[in-house]
Amino acid sequence: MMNQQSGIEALVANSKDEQLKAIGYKVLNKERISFDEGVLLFEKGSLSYLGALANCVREQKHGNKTYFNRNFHIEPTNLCVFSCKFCAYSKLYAHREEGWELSIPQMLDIVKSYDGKPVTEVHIVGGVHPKMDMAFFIELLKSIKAHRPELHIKAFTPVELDYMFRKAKLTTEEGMKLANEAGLDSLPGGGAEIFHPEIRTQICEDKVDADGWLSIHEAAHKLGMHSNATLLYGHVEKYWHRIDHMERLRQLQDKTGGFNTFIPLKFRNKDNDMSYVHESSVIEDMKMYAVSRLYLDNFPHIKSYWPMLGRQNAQLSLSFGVNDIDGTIDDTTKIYSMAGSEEQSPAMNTAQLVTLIKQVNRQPVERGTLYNEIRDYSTIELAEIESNPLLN
Ligand code: V47
Ligand code: SF4
Repeated sequence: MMNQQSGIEALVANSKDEQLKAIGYKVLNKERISFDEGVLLFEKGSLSYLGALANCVREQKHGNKTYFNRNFHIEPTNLCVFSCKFCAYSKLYAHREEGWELSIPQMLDIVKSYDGKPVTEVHIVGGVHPKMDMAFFIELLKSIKAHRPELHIKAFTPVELDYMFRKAKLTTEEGMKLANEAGLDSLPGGGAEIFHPEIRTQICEDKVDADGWLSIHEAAHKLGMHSNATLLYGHVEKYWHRIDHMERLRQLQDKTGGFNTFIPLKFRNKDNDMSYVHESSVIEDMKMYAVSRLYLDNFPHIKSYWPMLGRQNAQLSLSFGVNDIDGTIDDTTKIYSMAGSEEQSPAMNTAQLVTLIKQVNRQPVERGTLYNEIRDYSTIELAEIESNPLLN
């Protein structure tokens, strides 16, 4: 019987397209693929070819391990000074009666509602509120840490940070140091969208640009913090814009090594100013994951975010290069349900996440935000998980 490696070698050797064959050999030899080769993979690679290559790289790096975490979100506000065309979630401050603004005690109450529950991470992002400034968020970080010091705080995109640093007249380095000292542990990947100005000016022209986004992550990495990166795909961008975006991330990662995870985010088209744009097909989604895994050879993890993609497609993505499906969420985020995701109240308990992963013969491993392994669930029976409140 053919083993997996010789199977993929045969697939590459039998490729009818000489360019795809050459790229396939590069991947098998662990050589970096170029910009043009990345574009070509999107344009000419079949789903099965891309999937087989991406899965091969995924299994070399992680075997069957598939990570998830136990987390919840806090969205301080959906009022926002910016007007990204894809956003179904934000309201202008002038219409603040249609939105929400949480006070620090209200956000602390959300944290306290998890007392005694084995969550390890809080993910905090929201709109850019003109009155929620650096001092407000420093106080929020400090009060969460005072209440639950071991809870990892992954918070704020460069869109929020850039605005608060500028208002406080702080340099990026000064602002990041203050936030880190107050309790900010790592940065989530949001706000990246598409870096190239040709697209950025069409979909989110007034918020931080690519250089600003990258320099904030670089400053975090220099302080020893880790971060994630996203790409919003499947709208008006071309394949080369996606590769351009990944190229910029790959270059920064070569420099700092601070990124943990890349998360392609599928554009959802409900109730926003881009509702006329069709959403991508599942085939395009899986190609996006596979090419991300192949292009971003220096990113350890590729995540599919199930509240946005839907749980079945997130499960499918585990065969296309993905090795992480985010976490329990506990119905604490509205960004995707408001933009039309089928997950209208995103929440999964550990038993459900583990089942999803086991159904495709992968090994479920609970992780902390920084990929410290907390528990391997591959040999724990479902009934035991369901009956033990510390596991579920
Ligand atoms: O930057 C907004 C996206 C992002 C839509 O780091 C939309 O672990 C699709 O970055 N269709 C914020 N996407 C969320 C984010 C994130 C999510 C999960 C995990 C992590 C992580 C980061 O949400 C925004 C934007 O790209 N978004 N509207 C929409 N209509
Ligand atoms: Fe504001 Fe973020 Fe929505 Fe853009 S995506 S309008 S920055 S909340």
